[in-house]
Amino acid sequence: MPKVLTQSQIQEYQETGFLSPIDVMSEHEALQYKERLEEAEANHPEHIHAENRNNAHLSFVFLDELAHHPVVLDVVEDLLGVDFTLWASVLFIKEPSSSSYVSWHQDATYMGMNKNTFLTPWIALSPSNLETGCMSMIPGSHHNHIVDHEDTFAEDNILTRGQRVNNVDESQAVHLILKPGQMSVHHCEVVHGSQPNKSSQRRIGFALQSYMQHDVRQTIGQNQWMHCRGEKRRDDDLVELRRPRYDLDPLSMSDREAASKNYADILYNGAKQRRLY
Ligand SMILES: O=C(O)CCC(=O)C(=O)O
Repeated sequence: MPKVLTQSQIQEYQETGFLSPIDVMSEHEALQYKERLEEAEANHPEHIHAENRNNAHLSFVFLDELAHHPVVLDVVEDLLGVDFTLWASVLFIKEPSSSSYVSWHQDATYMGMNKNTFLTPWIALSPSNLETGCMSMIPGSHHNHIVDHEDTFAEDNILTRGQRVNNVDESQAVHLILKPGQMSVHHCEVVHGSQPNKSSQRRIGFALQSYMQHDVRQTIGQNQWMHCRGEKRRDDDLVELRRPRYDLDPLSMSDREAASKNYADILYNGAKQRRLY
């Protein structure tokens, strides 16, 4: 019996590779999270900025709260089952009137996992729409598994390698319009991307990338996870990521440093260049 999703939503996710919008919290609460983010950016810029955007949930309690938000975890449980962990997180922020974009890609391409069954909730802390540069998805594209990607390293492309799937039929794209406090969920093999932010406000998305079942394992890099729900993983080589007890907790910060290095080593494995994020 699913906890929060209906059977037809679960079927929709299986067929299209995404689900959106899902209400996580009120707009007012999302605004409070946005304020906490902007306070963290102002007070601790070295720990949270465009080039240090990965795994900030290991440094800041408000992001850890989002990663363990009961609605987020209930949705994940309905789609993955009771036992799962979180691999990493990314803050995807597009500044007002900026040229940053995300090319068509599939998340699993460079994540070095043995199995592509995982998914990413993306929580909007500001409006995400056609003007601010919301994510767009190609429905059903996850059924094709991983297709060829070209690494472009294009300057305004905020993906690590600027990786791009060519020849996407953009007329099929579904735009995921989210109010602050709503989220989408996407499958790791669905083709998706996003356009620049043409508005006068920031577009802030917090991607929990990704929640995974226990049989998903790293094939390159270290086997590092944060426990979220159900039975704990018991892999012999597991490095468990600890939750911050307070902002900038030295224990979880040291885990963040190791996890972010591991994450970059995996994502840039075999790449011709390496960027700072
Ligand atoms: O935030 C965006 O525009 C893209 C994010 C993305 O590609 C992802 O979460 O997988």
